[in-house]
Amino acid sequence: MKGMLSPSLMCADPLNLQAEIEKLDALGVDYIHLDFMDNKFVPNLTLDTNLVRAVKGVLRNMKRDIHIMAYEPEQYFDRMEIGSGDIVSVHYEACENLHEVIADIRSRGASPFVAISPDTKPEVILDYIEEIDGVVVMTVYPGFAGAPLVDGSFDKLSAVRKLIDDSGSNIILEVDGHVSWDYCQKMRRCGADLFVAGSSSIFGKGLKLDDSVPKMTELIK
Ligand code: S6P
Ligand code: MG
Repeated sequence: MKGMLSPSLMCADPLNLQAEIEKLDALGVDYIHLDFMDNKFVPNLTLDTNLVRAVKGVLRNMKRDIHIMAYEPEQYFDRMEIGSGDIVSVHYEACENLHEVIADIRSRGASPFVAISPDTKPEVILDYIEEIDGVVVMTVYPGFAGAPLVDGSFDKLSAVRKLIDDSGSNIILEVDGHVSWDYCQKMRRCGADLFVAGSSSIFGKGLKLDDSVPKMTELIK
């Protein structure tokens, strides 16, 4: 699978979101990563459901990659208008009945992904692997941009890659957290397919998306 980019909107200029989204779309980016938080599962709030829904209206070719860091994520699906083309990631640690939540996402025509936080063992994905289209390995503790890479993240990515391959599945392996200029190629070698790019790469201080996006795309291809 080719390496794909998913720039994180919470790292974009908050006063120019539409222009930033349109720029990313025009640059041929595959996905726009939309972080939703409830201030309970993680100690922060970022994009709200109105914004996640509104983004849908300005996309031309990009698809939404919605990352829900919240308990009972299903309560937000209607307000986000999740549907065909969307990736919807829910956390293993946040769902009482993850099978039902996955089925709900699927029934709306979207692609269910399961996200695992740094302290969660890779093997937990095996119970869901037949029902999902991807796994998100969090390589920082979820909640904030600009967080440091958690020790052991490369080994964890390799372990998840192996579990996916050994199961004969071809689902997407997404990496989220400190996907930096320095680490992205190693993450690619560890088997990541989809890269969330934030403050440690394309949205770094002083960079222009016109320069940073093609550079990143080349590094992860
Ligand atoms: C973090 C969130 C992520 C961040 C991303 C930011 O809780 O899920 O998607 O937006 O990690 O990138 P960086 O390069 O600042 O870590
Ligand atoms: Mg995220």
